[in-house]
Amino acid sequence: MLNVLNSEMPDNVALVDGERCWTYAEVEKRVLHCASGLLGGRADLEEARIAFLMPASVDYVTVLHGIWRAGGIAIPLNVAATESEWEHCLASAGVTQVVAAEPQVASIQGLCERLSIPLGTVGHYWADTLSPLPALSPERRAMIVFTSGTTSKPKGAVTTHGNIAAQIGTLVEAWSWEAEDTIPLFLPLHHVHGIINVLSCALWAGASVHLMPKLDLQRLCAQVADDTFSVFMAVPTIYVKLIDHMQTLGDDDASLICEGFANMRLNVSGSAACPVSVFEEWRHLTGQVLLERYGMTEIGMALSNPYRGERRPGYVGQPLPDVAVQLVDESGAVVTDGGTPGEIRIKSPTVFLEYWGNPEATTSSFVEGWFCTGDIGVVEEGYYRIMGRSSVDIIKSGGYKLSALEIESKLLTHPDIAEVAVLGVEDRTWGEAVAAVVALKGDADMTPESLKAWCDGKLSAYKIPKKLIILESLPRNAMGKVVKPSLKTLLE
Ligand code: MLC
Ligand code: AMP
Repeated sequence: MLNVLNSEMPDNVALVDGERCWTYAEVEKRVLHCASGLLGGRADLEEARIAFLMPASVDYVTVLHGIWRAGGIAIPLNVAATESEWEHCLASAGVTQVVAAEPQVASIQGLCERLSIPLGTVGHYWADTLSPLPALSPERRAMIVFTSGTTSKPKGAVTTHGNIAAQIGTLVEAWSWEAEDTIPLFLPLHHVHGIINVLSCALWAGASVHLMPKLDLQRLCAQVADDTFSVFMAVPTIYVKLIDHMQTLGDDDASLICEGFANMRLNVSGSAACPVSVFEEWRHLTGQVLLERYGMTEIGMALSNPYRGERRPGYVGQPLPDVAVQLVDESGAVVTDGGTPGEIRIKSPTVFLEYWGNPEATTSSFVEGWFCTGDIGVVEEGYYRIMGRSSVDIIKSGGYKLSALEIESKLLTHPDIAEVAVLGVEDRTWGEAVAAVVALKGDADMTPESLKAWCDGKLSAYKIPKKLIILESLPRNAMGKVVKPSLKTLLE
């Protein structure tokens, strides 16, 4: 059975949630009560899908681990999503129970009633008497994380207990996690960066996690200046925001924060390409040489610059322990020489099991047991460099992977939009910003503000186009497909 919670350091602080510290022994006790409550007299949840809607908190950790220990499949929901986005997750995964934090109950209650899914808070799933917990083999399904891709709707990537243990184990080893570590967690907890790299690695190692329901630069920087943390993990956008934030401060305040970062043992960047300029600015400001790594929901982390050794700007390093990597060129041949680009393919115990309820998508994403990432890479002097993606329909904005097709299909329901193409354009803060090129019906009018107002509540805020261009009609090729690359030039 997977037990991600370290059991050797019962008195260490596992979680800091607001003013309250929770030791490993206290968290373990909560998890056991929650697992027993979820079981409700049953011996095993038998992979029932249980979704939960909670910001970073001791309750989030309690429910995640409670579901795991009781033999269910945990489905963390995005606290900032819209009702229709939650509906897709609940319906497509066949969710049988939803657990929500008290403040989130009202926002999802109507949906749960409509779908006839029981909804409760942690208190509802709390047993006073502990039950025996099922023995779980590593092959058992443990979690579904919804991820956008080249299809319109996000797909549920299923990882097993064994996958999760492998994803954690490889990072704990590669980055030398220790029980003495302390890390802030401000990343969203419906993606692997926050769930695996930060929360689970720390809890596995016996380290302390400071839970923050959202990124609050001022509060975070005050704690950094106080030398609270030894490890820091973020997406490139957050490093850009920190650099900008420090420029608004006086020299004394900024240098205390920079010293706080300088005193840490590790600063990691990932989930999107870290521009060389950001790497260099961070080194200049803090003296920290960012460790950039590459991963994906379906595979956990695959490539990483070394913890000890040269960290090369613009590169994502080498395969992590137990991860096999192939580059495959357009003809389908495995690239054997350095310098030739190819699609990155991965074989590893960290690679997910399947897309939930979508065997076609699962089958087509593997070739001879290798998972096809859709990312194009090249090896130069022993270091991998990510060159881009094979699909223009995937956008990475602030570390979130967005499907252009999903945003297009929503925008096409706008009464004034006749044609639409959504694409990512280079942006200093977001890496890529979502842009929409539209052709309007009749003499309709539209501004970025009016489009944003219409999208509110229909799309998560970070999917809403930040740029808008209106054309008479969209350029199409002989097949009738919009020629997106030619639109990019209009937006730059
Ligand atoms: C917020 N906004 C974004 C955005 N995040 N816009 C585009 N892209 C994003 N990612 C917009 C909001 O809609 C809002 O717009 C405004 O910014 C302020 O919102 P906010 O919530 O206050 O922003 P902030 O807290 O600063 O959020 C930025 C962020 C967040 C970088 C902290 O986006 C984030 O946590 N990103 C990380 C995502 C992540 O963890 N990805 C990992 C996936 S796993 P307006 O107009 O309403 O003001 C993976 C595998 C791997 O990729 O390798 O790790
Ligand atoms: P997600 O599906 O949200 O897990 O996002 C995974 C994708 O993020 C990968 O397929 C890459 O395209 C991208 N990604 C993650 N890390 C990096 C990185 N260091 N450099 C470039 N792209 C990255």
